[in-house]
Amino acid sequence: MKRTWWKEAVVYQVYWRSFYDTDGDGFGDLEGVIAKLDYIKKLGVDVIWLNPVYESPDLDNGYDISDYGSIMKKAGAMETWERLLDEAHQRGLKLIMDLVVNHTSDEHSWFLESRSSKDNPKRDWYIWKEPVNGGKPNNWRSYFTPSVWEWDEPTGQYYMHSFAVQQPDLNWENKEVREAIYSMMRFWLDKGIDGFRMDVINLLAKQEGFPNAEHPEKIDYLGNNPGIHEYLQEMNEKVLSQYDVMTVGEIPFVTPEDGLKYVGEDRHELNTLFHFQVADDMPSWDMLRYKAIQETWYEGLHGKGWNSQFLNNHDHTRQVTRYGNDKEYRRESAKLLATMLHTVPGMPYIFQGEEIGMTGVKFSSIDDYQDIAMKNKYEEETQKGREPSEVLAELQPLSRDNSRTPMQWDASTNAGFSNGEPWIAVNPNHTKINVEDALKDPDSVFYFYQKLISLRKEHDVMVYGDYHDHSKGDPHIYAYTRSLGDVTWLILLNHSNEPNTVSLPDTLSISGKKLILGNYQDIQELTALQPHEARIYQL
Ligand code: ISL
Repeated sequence: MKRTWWKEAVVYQVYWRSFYDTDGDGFGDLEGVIAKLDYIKKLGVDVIWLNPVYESPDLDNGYDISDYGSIMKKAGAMETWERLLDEAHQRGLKLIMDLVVNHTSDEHSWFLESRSSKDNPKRDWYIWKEPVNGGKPNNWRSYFTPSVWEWDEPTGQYYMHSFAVQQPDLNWENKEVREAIYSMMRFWLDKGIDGFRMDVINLLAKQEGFPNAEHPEKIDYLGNNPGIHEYLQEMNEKVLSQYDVMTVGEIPFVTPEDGLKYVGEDRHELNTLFHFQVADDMPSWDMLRYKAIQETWYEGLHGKGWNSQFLNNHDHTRQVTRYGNDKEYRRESAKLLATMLHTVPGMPYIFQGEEIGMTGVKFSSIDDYQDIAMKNKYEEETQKGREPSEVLAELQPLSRDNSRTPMQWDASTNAGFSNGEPWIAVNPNHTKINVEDALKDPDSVFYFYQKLISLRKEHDVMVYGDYHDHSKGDPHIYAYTRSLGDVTWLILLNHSNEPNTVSLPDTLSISGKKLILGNYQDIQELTALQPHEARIYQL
C-alpha cells in the first residue's frame, strides 16, 4: 500500500452550527470556527471536516441544499469561508467539505423548475413516477418518513425522497445532473479545498424498475445498486483524479466485501469510507461483536483499501455515553475509547467535543429536540396511538441531537458557545465538562488525545502496522498488536466497570516492556487492568 498524507491524518469534525457563535444569533458560524482554529491546531489534528455550509432552508441542518455555490447566511459570507480556508491552511490544517449530492432541498432552483411542469427541461433531473394502482409507485420507506414518495398535485406524479419530503433525490441517470455536480465540485476544489466527505454516496443509483421491497422497513435497498460504481468511477476520472485530495464516503449497508468496491486502490473511486456496522447496527457496546467487525474489515481491506474509524458524529450519540461509561468512569472510558480508535487500523475521526469527553443529553420534552429525523419518528409513532412518553423514552438514546448540543468552551452561561439564545439547549454538565477546565488539567481527556495524535506522527506502526487480535472470545479485554518492521505495539483495553486480568502468551509478555501511554496514573498490577484502563506497550 502506498503511503499518502491522508492515510496518516487525524480528522476533526466541525459541526459549525454548534461550535462557536460570534454574532449572537444562537447559531455557531464560520467566524467562530476561525476564532477556534488555534484550539483545533493545539489538539494536533491534520484535517477539518466541515459539515454543510451551503445555502439551505436548514430543515435538515444543512443537508437540504438550495444553492451549492453560496454560503448559508447564518454561517457567514463566501468571504468568511475563504478566510477560514486560508487561516486553516496557514496553520497546516487541511479542510474537507461535505458533498451532499444524492438529493437537494425542495427549494433548490433545479427542483423548482423540475416540479413546475412535466415537460420542463429539468423534469428528469429528479425522480418522478406515475401512480401505480392509484397509489404510490412502490412500498419503499425513507430514512425519515414511512414512504420515499411524495405526491405532487399540480403535475399528478410522485417524486422520490430518500430522506425528508423536502429533500428530493437527484436523478443520477441523467448525464446533465452528473455534469452539473462535477462542475460544482470543481468550483470548490479550485478554491483549494483538500477533499470531500461524501454524504450517503452509495445511494446515488436506484434499483432498476423500482420494485416493491420484500422488507420495506429494512431500507438497505436504497443503497449499493447497480450503476453506483460507474458513477463514482466517472466522478473520479472527470474530477477527483485531477486534484491531490482525500475522499471519504459515507456508505451505509455495506460489508467489507462491498466496501472494498468503493475504496480499493485499484478501483479509482474513493479513498476511504465510513461503514455503519457499528454506529447504525450495534445499539450498545458489545466487545465481541466490535472485535469481529474490526477483524472482518481488517481482513477485507488490508493491503487493498483504507478504513476510517469513528464511534460518534453529528448523527450518532456521543461515544462515551453510548459505548462507554459517562458516569463514574467517564474520563477513563473516554480515554479508552480514544486509545482504541487511534490504534485500530484506519484513520481516526474526532467529533467536536469528543476530545474533552462530552456526553449525550436527555431533554424532558420532544419540543426541546430539533432533529427532523427524531421529530418525524415521534410523530409517526404517536400517530399510531402509542403513549408519547414511551415513544420519547425510546427515541432519546439514539437521537441525533445527543451529539448536536453546543460545544462546551467553559462553565459560563451557554458554555461560552453563544451570547444569544442557543438554537439547541446546552448540556447542563458544561459546568463540569468544558475546554477551559480541560486545558488547565494536565491529566484531562484533551491532553490524552493530544498525546495519541502526536504518537501517530512519530510512529508509523500506528498507521501502517499489521493488526492481530490476541483476545478473541474475551467479552471485556481487547488485546491486539500492531506490527511494522521490527516494531510491535501491544494495546491492552479493559472495557468494563470491573478490574479484569489479561492472559497473554509469553511472546507478548509486557514484563519490562516500555509503556508508551496509559490512562491510569499508576499501574497497580501488571497483568490486571483497572476499570476502563487502557495501555499501549512497545514490545
Ligand atoms: O442518522 C442516522 C442514524 O442515526 C444515519 O443513518 C444517517 O441518517 C445516515 O447515515 C445518512 O446521514 C447523512 O445524510 C442525511 C443527513 O440527515 C445526515 O446528517 C447525514 O450525515 C441526509 O443528508
